Amino acid sequence: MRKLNHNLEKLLTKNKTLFLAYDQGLEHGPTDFNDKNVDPRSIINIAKKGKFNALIFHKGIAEKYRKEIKESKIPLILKLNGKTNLREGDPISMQLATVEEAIKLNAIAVGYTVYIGSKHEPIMLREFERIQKEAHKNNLPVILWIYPRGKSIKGRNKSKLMAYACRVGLEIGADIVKVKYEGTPRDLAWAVKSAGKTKVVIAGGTKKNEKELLKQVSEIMKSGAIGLAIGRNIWQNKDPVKITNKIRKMVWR
Ligand code: FBP
Repeated sequence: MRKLNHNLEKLLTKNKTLFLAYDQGLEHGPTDFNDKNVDPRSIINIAKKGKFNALIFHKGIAEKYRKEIKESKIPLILKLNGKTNLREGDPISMQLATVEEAIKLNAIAVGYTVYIGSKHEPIMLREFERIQKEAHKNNLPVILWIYPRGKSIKGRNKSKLMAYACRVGLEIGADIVKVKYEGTPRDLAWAVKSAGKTKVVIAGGTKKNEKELLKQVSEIMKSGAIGLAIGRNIWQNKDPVKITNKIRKMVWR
């Protein structure tokens, strides 16, 4: 446990954090990218210049750009499951890489997505259970992307689902949960409280204008969340390092 906590601390700076997410190529296809950010090297560069606490990649990029990641000295979080957005119906995201591979790739933590509410939820919860156990055995922290999705959650209160997602993260042993911000700052503060000792980071979502983004960051940081795991709002910005610096100031104010 001590070693696990030590590794968890390596992901944080003064108990706060900023992760740069770049798993969208699998989740959405290259449609999120332009000529520049389609190249994983440009993302590694942003992570380095923006002093991100960690980079999030799937196995393929982690393997092919291993040298560049190593040179950047930015810690790697390996995303272990994923899916395309091409299939219809309730989502399921299955394991595509192992904890053993994460260790070989020098990852500092692993990530896994569970879609609560999906009819396939039990399969993902079961798979998460195995991965969490194996990761902790190897002192690797586990970050849980936890998104309510599927037919059964249609019409349900999104901020209540956000709090439910945070609580599920605590119950199933995630070290950090990554959720989408829904509702008011008060709703988010309740969600963070519901996560107990499991830390909370917030996803960035689709690109917003700067004013809206910074307002959200300010609310996120007041809620007790430890930071953001953000992608498109950074690397789709025309000046990714400048926007990162503005966000950094709010995270570590
Ligand atoms: P963004 O900051 O770009 O939203 O990234 C956060 C993230 O969780 C990614 O890690 C992931 O690829 C994506 O959002 C999934 O979003 P969705 O399931 O809504 O398509």
